[in-house]
This record gives sequence, structure tokens and C-alpha cells, in this order.
Amino acid sequence: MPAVAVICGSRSDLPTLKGCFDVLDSYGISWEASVISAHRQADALHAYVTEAEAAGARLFIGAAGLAAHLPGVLASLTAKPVIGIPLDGGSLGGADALYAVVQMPPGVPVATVAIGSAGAKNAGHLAARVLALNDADLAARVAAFREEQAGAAELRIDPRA
Ligand code: RP5
Repeated sequence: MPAVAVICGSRSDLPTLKGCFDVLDSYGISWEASVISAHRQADALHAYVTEAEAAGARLFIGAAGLAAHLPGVLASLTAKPVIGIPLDGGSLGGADALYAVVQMPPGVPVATVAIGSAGAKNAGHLAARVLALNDADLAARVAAFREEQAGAAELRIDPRA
């Protein structure tokens, strides 16, 4: 079983998740992705999470749009960390999914990232930081990415030039 299990509610969500998959790959983190709807396939979702956790999944990422209950249901089914990605799939521009994912009741936490593709990328980075707590090699790769990002953003303007 890969370290990270990514679950989304529809095949239509997959293109938005590409950034998440790419970021996980960039850190060398193993992952697998599944399309399982919390609303349409509740029993299958329960079975998948139970089996994935037993098989060694260390972190779950859930992504869904509209009335996005998937990440919250994941958090109800596992004691592993759950990252939620609200997706922009409807007339409310993703605000519906954001509220559904972020407004979890106490005791059932979902670490919610931004709406859409930016959030998908950050889900990968956040997963890396969580997994790096117990993985020195991964921690070094996270640190290297931070340095690389800082270098790319660096801008100095010399007024005498
Ligand atoms: C959500 O409803 C899915 O995550 C998707 O974002 C949205 C639309 O789903 P489909 O109509 O494409 O199945 O459950």
C-alpha cells in the first residue's frame, strides 16, 4: 500500500488533482488514487478506507466539489491525518465545497487547503511535511524545496544600476 491514498468523488475531479500527484512524485512519496463518491458509494468508501489503513496507508487526501462530504467522511473512518481539497465544480465557485470541507465539528479534523488546483498542489506539499516528521530523507527534500522556492522568488533591485 502506498503511503498516501488520494480519493476523489468523481472522475471529473481527476484533472484538477494532477498538481497534487506531481508534487507527491516530486518528493518521491508513493500514492494511489481512487474515485469513490461519498454520496453514491458510501459502503465502498468505508471498505476502501478500512482496507487501505490496515494495509499501511499513512495519510489520506480527499477531494470533492459541491456538497463535498468526502474528506469529512474520510476523517470519520480513519485515525490517520486527512487533508481535504475543496473543488470548484458548481455555480457557487467552490465556496460550497470549501465550507463543507473546512467546517468540520470538533474531534473530526480535516486539514483543508485552498479551492481547486492551488489547493491540490498544497495538499501534496502538506502531505510531505506531515510524512517528513518521521522520515529524515523526506525532511531533507522538503527543506530543499523551500530553499529552491525562496531562491526563485528572490529579487533585488539596485537603484544605482
Ligand atoms: C462531487 O460532485 C464530485 O467530487 C464532483 O466534484 C462533483 C460532480 O460530480 P460528477 O457529476 O462529475 O459525478 O461529488
